Amino acid sequence: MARKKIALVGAGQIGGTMALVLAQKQLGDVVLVDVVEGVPQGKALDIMEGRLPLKTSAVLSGTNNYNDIAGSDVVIVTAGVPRKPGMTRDDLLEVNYGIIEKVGTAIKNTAPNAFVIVVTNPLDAMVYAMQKITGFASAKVVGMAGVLDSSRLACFVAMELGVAAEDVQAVVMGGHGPSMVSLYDFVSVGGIPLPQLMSKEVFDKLSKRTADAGTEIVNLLKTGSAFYSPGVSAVKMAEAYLLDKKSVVTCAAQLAGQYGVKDLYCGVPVVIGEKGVEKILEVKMTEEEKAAFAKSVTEVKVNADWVDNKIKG
Ligand code: TXD
Repeated sequence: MARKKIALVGAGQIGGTMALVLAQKQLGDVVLVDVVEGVPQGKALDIMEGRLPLKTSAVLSGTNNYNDIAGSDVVIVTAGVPRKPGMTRDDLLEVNYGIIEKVGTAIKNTAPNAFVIVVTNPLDAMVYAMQKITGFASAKVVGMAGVLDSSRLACFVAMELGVAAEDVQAVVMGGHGPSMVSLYDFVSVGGIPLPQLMSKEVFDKLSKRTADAGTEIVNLLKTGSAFYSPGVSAVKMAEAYLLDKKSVVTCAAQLAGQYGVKDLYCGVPVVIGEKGVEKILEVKMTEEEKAAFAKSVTEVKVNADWVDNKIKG
């Protein structure tokens, strides 16, 4: 069986984290691509030299040439600029759109069969732009945010209850911004619905912390944004595709009428397998959650309209 090829466009903090985790999991050979000379090459060589203790035979390489992503099975895009303290994700729109335009064109020309996972912020607008620029089927172009936001909520619930984070399931929907929606009834703790274990008041505090979790890390790091948890979250999505796992995850997917939304990318629960997004799951929300989701969609639309105008020129 031929080895799978995974291209990581952007060899910064998240790119480097993903390269290490992908090598460890032996999901395929990894190509790191970046505009900065030496960094993708250096990170690839550094991980290559650790393969003995890592017990992996994955092959990693680094390049400054987009042509080297040719024929990739999966392309994960983190290329762009991260936030600094005081910045919102939307402050990155203009500069990161220019980068996605270049990267998207390269993917279209060299890796037409790839499953493309966009991580660059502002996430919902960047994945929307990526789909328009590549023209790929929407099932093959997704954005990573919901896996991370849900994992953050699960972490805070686990810390509050003093239980294992791996036993907590959570769903956070909507746009990847302050308006994201954490669903109380959907959290399960080892199969037990959260409302049986935690009051709505306490949950609302954790939900607020989840919506602000990216900013909390930005303020601590001061020089960039979160990268370990975003890295492992994107790898989870790649793994679901490469191993045809039919994983149920929340991610930014293009809606075709589900939740009353058309064309836009927004965080919803989906099934990911060998065909990419194989199903979008439509879940029942409370009236309050529906209203919050609708508000989040309105915010996502503002940036999507900006992208549309940019594409029209
Ligand atoms: O949940 C989520 N989706 C996110 C998204 C969670 C955390 C961070 N998120 C966003 O990911 C963040 O706001 C940024 O837009 C991206 C990447 O974050 P990272 O922390 O990895 O940023 P770095 O370390 O600055 O890395 C970005 C790299 C850097 O090495 C640049 O030189 C490179 O991108 N870059 C490019 N690579 C290839 N091609 C082009 N054109 C290019 N431009 C910059």
